[in-house]
Amino acid sequence: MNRRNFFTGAAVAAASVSSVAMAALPEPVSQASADTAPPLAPPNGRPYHPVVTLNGWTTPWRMNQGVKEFHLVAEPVVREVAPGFFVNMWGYNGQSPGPTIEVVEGDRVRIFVTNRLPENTTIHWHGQRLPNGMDGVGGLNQPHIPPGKTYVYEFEAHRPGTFMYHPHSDEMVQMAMGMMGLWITHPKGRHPLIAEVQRDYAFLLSAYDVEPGAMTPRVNEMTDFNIWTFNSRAFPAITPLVARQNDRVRIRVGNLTMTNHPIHLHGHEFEVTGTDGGPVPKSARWPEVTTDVAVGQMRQVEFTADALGDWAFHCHKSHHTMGAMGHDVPTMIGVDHRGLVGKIQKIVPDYMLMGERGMGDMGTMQMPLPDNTFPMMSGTGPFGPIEMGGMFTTLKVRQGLGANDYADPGWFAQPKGTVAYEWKGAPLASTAPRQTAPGQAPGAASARKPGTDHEYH
Ligand SMILES: [Cu+2]
Repeated sequence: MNRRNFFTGAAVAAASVSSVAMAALPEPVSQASADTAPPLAPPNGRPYHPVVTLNGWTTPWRMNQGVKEFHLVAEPVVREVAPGFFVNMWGYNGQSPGPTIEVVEGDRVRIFVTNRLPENTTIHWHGQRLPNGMDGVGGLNQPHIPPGKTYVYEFEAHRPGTFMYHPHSDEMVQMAMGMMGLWITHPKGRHPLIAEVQRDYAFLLSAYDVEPGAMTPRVNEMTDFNIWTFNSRAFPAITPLVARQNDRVRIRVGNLTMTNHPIHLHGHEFEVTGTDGGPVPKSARWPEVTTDVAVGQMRQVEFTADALGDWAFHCHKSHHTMGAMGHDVPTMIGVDHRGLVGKIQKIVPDYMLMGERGMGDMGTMQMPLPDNTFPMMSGTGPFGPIEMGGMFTTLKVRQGLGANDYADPGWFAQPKGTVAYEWKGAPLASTAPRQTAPGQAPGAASARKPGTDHEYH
C-alpha cells in the first residue's frame, strides 16, 4: 500500500467533520517536529513541575470555567522512527505517540476526541479512577466513536501518578499502528511519597513489525516485532536524557508492546518510586539498576545523577536494541567461508556473508538495503560504531547545566587516564588462568569415550 492510498480513507473521514462543529472545540494543537519539546510551563491552572516527553511534547489546554479542556484528534501520521526511516502510523494530533496530557490532582478534565481514522475508535484512560462510562472500552462502557465523530470524556483526575491512554476499539490493530499517549497527574501539593525532582522524563515503549522496504506495520503480528522504540523512535533517533550533575531525576516508562522490557541504566542505582497503581510506599523500595516493565505496566524510577558521563540506558533484551533483522539468519560463528564469498558473488553480486565473526561488523557494513529499511545496527559514538538500534539511548550527566537546558551536550570528554586502553606491554596470554585448552569443554577428553554415543539413542 503506498502512502497516497493509505491516506485516502482518513481524508474522507476528515472532510466529514464540519467546520461549524469543530469551531466550539479547543484548537487541536499538532506538533510537527519529532524532537523532544521543552517542558510546558503550565499557562494557567495550578502550578506543577512539568515532565519532558522523550521525542514528544505536552499538549496545551483551554481553561473553560474551571475545566481543563483538551482536544485529541485520532488520525494517520507519519513518524520518522530512525533517520530516513519513515513509518505510516496512526496517532493523535500529528504524532505517535500522541501528546502527553499533564494535569493536577483534583483537576476537572474534559477531553474532546475526534476520530479522523477510517474506522471506529475509543480512548481508554489506563489507570485512572473515573466513572465507569468514561473508561473507554468500546461496546462495554460506551458506543464506539465512528469516523468523523467527536466524543467527549469528562472526569476528575483523582490520583497523582503516571498513566497512559490508548484505544479500546480494534485495540490490537490500533496499538500496533502506534495509538497511545502518556497522562501525568501531578500532586496538588507536597506529597509524602512523591519527591521533588529537577528532571522528570517520560516515554512509552512500543513495537512495530515493519518488513524491510515496507512503510506500514503488519498489524496482525502477535509476537515477532522487529522495530523496538521509545516513543516510536529507535536509536540513534532517540534524544539523550540530559541531567545536571546531582540533579534528582525521575524517569516514567510505560509498556504498550506485547512483551516485557527490562529497562537498564548504567552508572547509577535507582528505586522504583511509582507504578500505574500510584506511589510505592518507601518501605517497599529497593535499589536496582534494571527494572522489568511488563506488558501494560508503568514504572517510575528515581535516582541522583551524580556520576558524570554518557551512560547507556536501554532495554536489556539484546534483540530489542537492534533494528530490523532477518530472524532466519543461521548462526555462522566458527564456520570458515574462505573462498566461498567470491564464488557466490559471481552469481549474486550483492551477496554478503553475515556473522562469521559475530555480527559486530553489521555496524559498519555498507550492505545494500531496500529503501526505507532501518539497518540492524547503527549509531556512531566517539570511539566508533555503537552497534545498536532500537530501545537504546544515553543519560548524559554534566556539570553546570542550566536548570532548563535539555540540549544534547555532545559526547562526554573522558578525563585523561579513565578510558579502557590497549595493553602494549609483554604478551599476557600465558598468565590468564584457564581450566582447559581454548575451544575445549572442561573434562571433555575423559567424559566422552569413543562408542558411547549409542547410550542416548
Ligand atoms: Cu525490550
